[in-house]
Amino acid sequence: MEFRKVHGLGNDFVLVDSFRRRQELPASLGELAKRICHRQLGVGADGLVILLPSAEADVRMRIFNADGSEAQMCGNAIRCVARYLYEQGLTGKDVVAVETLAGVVRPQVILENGRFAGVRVDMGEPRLERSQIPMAGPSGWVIAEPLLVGDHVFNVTAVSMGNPHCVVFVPDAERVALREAGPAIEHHPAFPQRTNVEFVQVLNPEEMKMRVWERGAGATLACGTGACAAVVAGSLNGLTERRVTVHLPLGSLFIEWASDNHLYMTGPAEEVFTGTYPV
Ligand code: ZDP
Repeated sequence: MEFRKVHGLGNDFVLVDSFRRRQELPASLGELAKRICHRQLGVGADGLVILLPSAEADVRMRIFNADGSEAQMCGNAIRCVARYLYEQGLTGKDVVAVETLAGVVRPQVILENGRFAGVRVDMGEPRLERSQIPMAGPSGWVIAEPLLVGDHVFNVTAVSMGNPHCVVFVPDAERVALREAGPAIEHHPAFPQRTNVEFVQVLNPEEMKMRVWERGAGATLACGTGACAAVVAGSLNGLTERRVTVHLPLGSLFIEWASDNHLYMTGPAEEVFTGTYPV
């Protein structure tokens, strides 16, 4: 099986194109994800992305976390997919329609002087109703709500970008006990499908610093859907504007919650190497 190793700000993926030419894929893509994403025994990645033909869009994208679970949507990977499709001339369009489990998402390649300069993605509308996250409890939105996690109470804001996010505002993102609090919230019974967890330090109304613990992947260097969720939460809590630069360890994403209620995410995408993997 041919693959490409790609990343968005260090959030890295094994990308398998079974769209241009059908590739032999094993029956369980979740099992493949666990093997190929393993940092020591596989290629090593936060997730596996499979491109397939689509009946309703230009291409279909499936994303599996390193633990084998399938996610509905992913921001960093879809930028990598857009760059790949553009550079391979596979769609001849600069705005591509990508079918995902969270609906059709539309990335647009950005060129500067004819050269690839990034990708801007219409990530769709945030879903805020508790049952849409999903999160247990009475109907309504979850904004700065106390959540008891072990013997500590976190004030959480829950946002779905097709996948679940639990946003926690903190005074210093560097000092968060990410590897303790992250999994404790990911697996909290309030989240029946688990959740991604964003720890966010607001620097000013137009800038925030984020650290992320991802459902099914653990601590990652960046999360695109998470950055969108963090900006929605920042605005709903009156802490930020709707156009925010989200700073991550290896760079930043620009997020805009526009008047059409859609989130627009702009950021980089890189390809590192290609290879083959026995299936
Ligand atoms: O929802 C989930 O299970 C996520 N871990 C999926 C991956 C999200 C991603 N990191 C992103 O950038 O949105 C790819």
